[in-house]
Amino acid sequence: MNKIHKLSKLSAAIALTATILACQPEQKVAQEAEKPKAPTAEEARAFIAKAESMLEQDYEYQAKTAWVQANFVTSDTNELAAKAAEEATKMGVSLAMQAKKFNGVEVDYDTRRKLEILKAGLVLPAPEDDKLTKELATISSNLDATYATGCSADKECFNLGELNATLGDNTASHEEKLNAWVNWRKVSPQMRKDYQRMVEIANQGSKELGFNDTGALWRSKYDMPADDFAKEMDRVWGQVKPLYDSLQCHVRAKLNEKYGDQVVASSGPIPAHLLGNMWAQSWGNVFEDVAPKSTASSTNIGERLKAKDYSEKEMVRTAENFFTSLGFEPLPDTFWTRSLFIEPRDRTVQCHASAWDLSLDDYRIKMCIKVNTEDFVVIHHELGHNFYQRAYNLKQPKLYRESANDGFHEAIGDTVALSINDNYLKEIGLIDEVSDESGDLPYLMRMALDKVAFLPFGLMVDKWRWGVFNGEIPATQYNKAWWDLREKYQGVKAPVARTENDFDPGAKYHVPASVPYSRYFLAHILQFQFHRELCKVAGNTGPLHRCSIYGNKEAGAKLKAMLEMGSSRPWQEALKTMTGQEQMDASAIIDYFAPLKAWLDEQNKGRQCGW
Ligand code: X8Z
Ligand code: ZN
Repeated sequence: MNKIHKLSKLSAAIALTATILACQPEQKVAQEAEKPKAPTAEEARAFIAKAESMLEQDYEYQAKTAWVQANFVTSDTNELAAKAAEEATKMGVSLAMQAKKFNGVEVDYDTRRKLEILKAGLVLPAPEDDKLTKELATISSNLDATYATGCSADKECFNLGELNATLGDNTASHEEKLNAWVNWRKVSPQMRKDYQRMVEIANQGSKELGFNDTGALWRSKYDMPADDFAKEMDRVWGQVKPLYDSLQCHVRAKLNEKYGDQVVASSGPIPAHLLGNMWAQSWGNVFEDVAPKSTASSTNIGERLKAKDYSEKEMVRTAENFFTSLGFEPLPDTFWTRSLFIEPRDRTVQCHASAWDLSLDDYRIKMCIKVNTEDFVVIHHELGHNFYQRAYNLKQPKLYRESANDGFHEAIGDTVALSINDNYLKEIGLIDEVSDESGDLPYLMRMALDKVAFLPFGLMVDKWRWGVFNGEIPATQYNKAWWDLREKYQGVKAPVARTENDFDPGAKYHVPASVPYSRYFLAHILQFQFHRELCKVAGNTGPLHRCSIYGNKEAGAKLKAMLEMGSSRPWQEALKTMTGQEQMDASAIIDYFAPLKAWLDEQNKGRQCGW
């Protein structure tokens, strides 16, 4: 249900609920749908039509309230956003309950699909109880604001961008990094009680809708039984784990060389503050420490952007230009006048990057852009959301204005960004020479530090939340369970002792914001499948990492056809339209990194891998 992408918690509520409480006609729907006697297929169709029109009407109000809150985080906007979210949740729950009444009624394909979408549309459903709905909305809004504001309970405030920059600076000492790492985790302990309460209320709401718990609700959105989805994630993880293990082993050895045994042991998990990122989720910033020594150096895009004096806005223009080169229409003028590209100095904004769809042809991003490689890629990621939104908005009815599954939404911009290699950079004049084959390994290493390093993180965040929601992880073990999963999947450990007075999951945006995270794991697999296919369409015959689809209209048309489907068909079908395959398939990412894997295994000879 994401209209406002990244906002998913709200967006789901918004997309579903958009109007209901704000106007009278919706009550009519309720009455119609609540007819006591066996409902008919015709009533189901009428209910869907009415629901779609109501959702459409209220959407803009919900979206704009959320936009204002994210762009001006104050107690006032927070209160207003909570109120709007409360209304949205009420409407979403009401629609889901009404949809449930048509269980077992034989209806046409679209009506059935839309009923199912309505039933599972919310991310955090409240019970049908006004007080609890309000409490849930208030908690959610406060958790969001606490993260955005970045202040501890005793009012010590931090700038996440600056702290993260210290972690990414490979000239900073490990003590400085540790300090930045610990400081950011002073913000989240105050979230713990609220988080626990939020879980209780959302679980009660999920049960009323017929799900065992909120995690089961989240897993139910993938056109397959919820349990099968969890197994599917594990299956794919099994495919890529050997690649990850090789990377972890090599990076650990290199960090051990740099910092010494006292700081990074040559066995066991890696301390989480030394991987170049606040959450050790992508490791691109340790490239210089771990890169293959090669005669050719690989392009540092951030440095090239700085050398060419790119502004933040020009970075966005460049990304837009990639999409238009594929045949997409340029973004509307309002995108340029209403988006936020630069962190304001005089107010608090939610800096976590996001892409928004506010009303007809009003698309925006909100991002505190820095002129560096990472943000150049993130801009493509965000525009991928916007172009997806526009593609399905123009073709699909309200309830299908979503991606095939949420992993697809996260994968589109990243797919395009996989074409950002020397061939492309030369074409747009950012570099003068394409490096020869000796530049391949360093390039693949850069990519692996982002894409492969991310995989176990993308998997464990929701393993933690699923456990929290189903009670396997009690509140007394929130933090321990988090670090157990970090260690098990990532081979990463906390650099200093942690206790249950900490709440380290809350230091990651998507946890207080309740944005499901499995989507990013899916996206990191799917984007390589998409890239492989689009490169084939573009006539590429060389290695996948040298392929750029820039300017290729055939590839663009193939991509667009899938985006236009929205969520009208099961994701497996959308995937088939695009790639000919119905299953997620890690062979694309494995093939892509095959030369690097061979090199890593060579390096790792004689090292004891694993942790
Ligand atoms: O949250 C995001 C995007 C917005 S949907 C910037 N990402 C995840 C993260 O930052 O943790 C993109 C990759 C993973
Ligand atoms: Zn995204």
